[in-house]
Amino acid sequence: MRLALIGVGGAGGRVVDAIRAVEAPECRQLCDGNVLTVDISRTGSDEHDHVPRERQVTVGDTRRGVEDGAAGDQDLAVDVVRADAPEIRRALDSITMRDLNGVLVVAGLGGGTGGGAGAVLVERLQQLYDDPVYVLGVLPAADEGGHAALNAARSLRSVVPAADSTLLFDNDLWVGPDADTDERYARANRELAARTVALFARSDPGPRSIGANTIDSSDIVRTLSPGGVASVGRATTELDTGGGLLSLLRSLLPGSHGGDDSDERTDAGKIQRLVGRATNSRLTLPCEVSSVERALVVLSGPPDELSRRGFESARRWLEDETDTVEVLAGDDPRPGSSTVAATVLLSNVTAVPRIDSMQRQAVDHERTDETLRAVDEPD
Ligand SMILES: Nc1nc2c(ncn2[C@@H]2O[C@H](COP(=O)(O)OP(=O)(O)OP(=O)(O)O)[C@@H](O)[C@H]2O)c(=O)[nH]1
Ligand SMILES: [Mg+2]
Repeated sequence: MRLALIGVGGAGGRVVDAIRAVEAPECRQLCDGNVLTVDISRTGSDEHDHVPRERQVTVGDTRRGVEDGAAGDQDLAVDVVRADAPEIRRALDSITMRDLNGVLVVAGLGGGTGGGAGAVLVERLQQLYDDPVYVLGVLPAADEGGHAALNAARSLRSVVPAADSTLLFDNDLWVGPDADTDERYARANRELAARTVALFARSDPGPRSIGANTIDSSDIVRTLSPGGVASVGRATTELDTGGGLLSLLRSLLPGSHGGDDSDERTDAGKIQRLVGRATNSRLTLPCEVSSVERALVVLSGPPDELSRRGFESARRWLEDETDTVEVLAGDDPRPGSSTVAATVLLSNVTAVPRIDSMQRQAVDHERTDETLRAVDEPD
């Protein structure tokens, strides 16, 4: 699947940069160079190594009071992007939508720019394009406080109905309570980038990967079509094929499947266990799997290791687990890879305890704010 990648705000830009860093060496094109980052008065430390300079758009740079971005003020961020709409429109013109299947807007929803300007941009993109506009949103960690929670809760209220689907990544789980270093964000961003690329990006199909089971963009669009909020799980297993180079050569040889290799082929049970681990492991957004509306499983690995029976049993297992018949499964052949990975997309999840607790934190914060204002401004 080919998606234009648009990062909004600090987190949005850094996650987009991390996605670009993963897709290039793996030769897995997600955006085909159709990338943009949009931020309000970025600081010099926010250089993105994998996004061409001319694709990094800064708005509001002639405006006073936004030297540090919107500093958590979503209304201000919305004002700034509306005022600089022509500049953003010019940047969007550099994207060749003709060759793409949709757009992925990436943003930290707890921020002023990501949460506020991101939502405006999603609405604008929906007016401009017929293709789906997806959001990859980062939720703030609980210890970032009530203001970030309130921002994220507000942002979700506008982003979720506007986007074709909103994939969420919960910093509370992935960054940890005492995350104060860039490295901890960088680690989370690498994980998020790996999952995003595994889910959406494909290498160009080679002659051996042409099969009825190969995941294509319509499978992903169909899975995400109910809208709402989505979560992604992933698990990998190293191949125990004895001798890296040998197995690499074997997997690259045409017609190497069957015969002597049958012992080494990942059997149906192994694939099912792998999909089970992906579903029950740390999801990007923890949720009750039984509340899922549709699901998709992508199995990545050397074609010979992906047993056909494995797909079917994994798909049936996930159907039981999610209590839905809407489970698609397919492969993503990676000749020469020494691992098999299962990536599970859970679409339109409704039982998400983290969103409930974030909304409570947001309401508490709003109440405290109102009380403080009432104390400051007695009648
Ligand atoms: N995973 C991840 N989360 C981040 C990163 N940077 C910030 N965040 C999260 O994203 C939220 C928003 O932070 P930023 O992206 O810096 O904010 P912004 O969108 O630029 O908005 P303002 O600076 O307030 O205008 C924070 O509350 C964090 O939860 C990052 O690199 N990775
Ligand atoms: Mg910022």
